[in-house]
Amino acid sequence: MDNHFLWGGATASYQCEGAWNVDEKAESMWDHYLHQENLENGDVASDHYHRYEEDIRMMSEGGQNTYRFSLSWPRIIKNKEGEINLKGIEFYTKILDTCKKFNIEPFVTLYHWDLPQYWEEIGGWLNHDVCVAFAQYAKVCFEYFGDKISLWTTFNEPKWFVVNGYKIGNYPPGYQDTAKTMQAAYNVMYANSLAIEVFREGNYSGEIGIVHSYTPVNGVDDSIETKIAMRYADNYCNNWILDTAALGEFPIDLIAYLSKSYDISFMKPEELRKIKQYTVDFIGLNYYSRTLVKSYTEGETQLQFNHSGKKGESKVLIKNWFEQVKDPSNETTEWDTEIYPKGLQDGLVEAYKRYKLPLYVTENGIGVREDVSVDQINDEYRISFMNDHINAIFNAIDLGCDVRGYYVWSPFDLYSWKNGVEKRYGLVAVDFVDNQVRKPKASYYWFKKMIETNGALI
Ligand code: BGP
Repeated sequence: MDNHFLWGGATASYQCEGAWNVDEKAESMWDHYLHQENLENGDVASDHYHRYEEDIRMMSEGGQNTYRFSLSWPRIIKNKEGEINLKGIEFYTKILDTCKKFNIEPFVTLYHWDLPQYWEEIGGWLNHDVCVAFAQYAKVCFEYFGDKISLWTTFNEPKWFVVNGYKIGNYPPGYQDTAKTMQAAYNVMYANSLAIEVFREGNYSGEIGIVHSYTPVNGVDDSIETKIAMRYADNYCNNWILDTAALGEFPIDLIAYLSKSYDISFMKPEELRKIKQYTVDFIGLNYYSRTLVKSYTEGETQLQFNHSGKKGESKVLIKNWFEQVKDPSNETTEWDTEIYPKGLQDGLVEAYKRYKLPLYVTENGIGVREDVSVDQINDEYRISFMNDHINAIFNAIDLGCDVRGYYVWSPFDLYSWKNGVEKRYGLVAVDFVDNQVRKPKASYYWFKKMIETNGALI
């Protein structure tokens, strides 16, 4: 492990900042949706807006040398006319200066799902104009923060927010519509290329990538039918983002298939040329688990998501494509996430072979219910989870992969989308009842030791 390896944690603006209507921040799509549905929200969350200094200091004291966080578009841009909120600029400048003070390398995401509501009101990701607006917002960020940031990413997990927002309907804007899903997916990937164009043409220093919710695909057997199902699953889960961002092309077989049933004339040749031209410098992979599939036999499409934390509620079946199955020999979390570290090793090897770009593991962690009232939270399950996944990264590096960093999700407890604050991922506990007080868990100290010993602890 070389000395430049980045060890740290990742957060997202909506999930940690709170201060949802403070200092002229505009409303985000998530503010609006959760208020309207009367669901647990991130109005206060971890109150990182006021406690960022303490959080970043704790990262540094915990041996971490990097922090991945996102900028909130509605905190920075006040309206669709593009008016800049200087108080938002000031807030992120303070975060970046604090990172510098504590020798923490910032790794910055431009979009982690909190679309300004003023854009959602005029169609959000279905409105093609949002692509240019995203690139203009990106330019504002490059201009104001460019000298303080050398690792940028455009989007966090296009697959996740597009599929959940437009096909499953459990995230805002809550559609269940395949045609809209394709349109939003295309606009996001086009916006990605426009932001990269601005970055390249502006000669900003540093590198720019994208972050993907990576679920490497395995099959239940070696049959031809399973192999076909695996290809469908890989296109659905991974390729439409990674091939497009890294190679500049949507998977041909996926487009050919969809074009038989849907109008895809929104994919304009001149825009596809731009997508081909402006590809990423590196890839961030968020790894929580893999996708194990068998071939499709029967039934309508079912995409059920577990937000209750009661095992057995999730289901993924796509008609004519594939069905996701569970491997009973592996443990799952209460939210049905299979614990499968080997998938990270295999996935890194596969991604490096296919894209030949530097890789970062930009999220990895375990979400559980925890009693944080005790003096010392002994989260040995988290230590074991991180140990096994970091070991998988070491194995991938030994096999020749260029992996440059590891970010645990999350450095401190956050609000979890639609699951609320009871699903905890943090190395540091946040007391959501008592004033957002911080308390390091055993995993915080373990991570520190692991970094200090350069992985010898694994
Ligand atoms: C990723 C997101 C994060 C985070 C994490 C855990 O998909 O990028 O924002 O939330 O998953 O997911 P959850 O909070 O749903 O358990």
